[in-house]
Amino acid sequence: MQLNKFIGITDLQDIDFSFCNYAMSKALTEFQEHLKQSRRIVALVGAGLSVSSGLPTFRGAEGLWKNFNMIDLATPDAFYIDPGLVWQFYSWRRHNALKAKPNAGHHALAQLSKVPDLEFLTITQNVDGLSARSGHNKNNLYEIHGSLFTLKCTSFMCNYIEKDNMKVPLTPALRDTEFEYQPVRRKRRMIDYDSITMEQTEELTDEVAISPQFVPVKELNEKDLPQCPVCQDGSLLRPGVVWFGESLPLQELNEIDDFMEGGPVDLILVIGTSGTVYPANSYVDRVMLQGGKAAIFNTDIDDKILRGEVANTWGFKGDGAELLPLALRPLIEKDEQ
Ligand code: BJW
Repeated sequence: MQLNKFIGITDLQDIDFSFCNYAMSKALTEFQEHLKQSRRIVALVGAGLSVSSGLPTFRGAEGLWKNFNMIDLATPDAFYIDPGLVWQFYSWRRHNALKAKPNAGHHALAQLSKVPDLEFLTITQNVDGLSARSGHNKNNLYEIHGSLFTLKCTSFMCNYIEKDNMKVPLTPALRDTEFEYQPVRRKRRMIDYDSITMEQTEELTDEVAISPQFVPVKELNEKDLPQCPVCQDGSLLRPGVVWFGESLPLQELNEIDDFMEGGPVDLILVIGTSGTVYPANSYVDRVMLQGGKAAIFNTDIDDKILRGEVANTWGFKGDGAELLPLALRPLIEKDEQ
C-alpha cells in the first residue's frame, strides 16, 4: 500500500475547517456525507496519532530509529544478542508513554467506538496504551503490535504473561534508563545562496530541535533485568510487543478477519501511519477492494495526491489529533446528544 496516492489538500495545521479553501471544504463535505451513511468503519492507527501526546514516530528524520538500526532493537535476535540494550530501549519508552496523555484524536476515536448501531474497530499499531487510556471501548480496540505494558516470559516452556504492568522502573538497574525524551538540539547550517557568498555560509548556523534519541546508559547483566516470577531457572521477561519476523496475536487477527468478512466495510480511517509494515498495511487494500473508501489523516501527504487523482480516497493533511475531532464531528456529536 502506498499512502502517497491519496487526495490531499492544503496544510491544515492550526486551521479550523470553517476557514479552509474550496478543495478542502469539498473533500470534507464529501467525506462527512459518506461518514454519516457508513455503517461499518475501521480505523487503522499509527505512531503519528501519538505525536501530539509527545511521543515520537519510528521512521523519518523525526523518528525513533534515525540513530539506531531497528534490527538492533526490535527483533527477537536483538533481544537474544543484547537483552540489556533492548530492555533499556523499552524501559525508556515505557517511562515516556506512561507520562503521556491521550490527545483529542484518541478521544475522538474513543467516542466513535461507542456510537450506537455503528460497527466499528480501531486497529492500532501503537504500543503506548493511549487509545485504551482514552476510554475507547475495549471490545473493539485491537493493539495488534502488543503493548509496552505487557510482559512475557522468554522461555519456550513457559507461557507466563502479565498485562497492564505499569511499574517504573521494572528493576533497580533500569532506573537510570528511564529518562525523559529530550529533543536533542543540533547545529544546522542555513544556506541562502541568493543573498550570501560561499565565504559567509560557515557563520550562518541555526539551532534546530530534532527528535529524541535513544542513548543506552550502560551495559546490563541479565540478572539485573526483569525475571519470570514463575520459571525456576530465572528466565528473562521481555516486552510484550510484536517484533519484526514475529507473528501478530492470532486471536486478534482472527477477530479482525471476522469483522472484515462480516460485510463490506464502508470506510477506513488511516491515521498517522506510514503504511510500511505488514500485515497492518494490508487492511486498507482489503477495505478498498470490497468497495470501501479511505480517509487519510497524516502530516505527510504527497503533492501529487494533493491534486486529487485517486478515486474513493480523501486526504487530510495535518496533525491527526487536531483533524480527527473536526472530521468526525457529525458522528461523535450525534453520539453526545
Ligand atoms: C503524523 C503526525 C501527526 C507524523 N499526525 N500523522 C522482509 C524481511 C522480513 C520481514 C518482512 C520482509 N518483508 C515484509 C516483512 C514482514 C514485516 C514487515 O512488514 N516489514 C516491513 C518493514 C517490510 N512484518 C513483520 O515482520 C510482522 N510480522 C509478520 O508479518 O509475521 C507474519 C504473520 C503475519 C500475520 C499473521 C501471522 C504471521 C511484524 C511487524 C511488527 C512491527 N513492529 C513494530 C515494532 C513494535 C515494537 C515497538 O514499538 O518497538 O511496530 S515496527 C514499527 O512500525 C512499530 C509500528 O507499529 C510499525 C508501524 O509504524 P508507523 O506507526 O506507521 O510509524 P512510522 O514512523 O512508520 O510512520 C508515522 C507516520 O505518522 C508517518 O507517515 C508520518 O508522516 C505521520 N505523522 N506526525 C498525523 N502529528
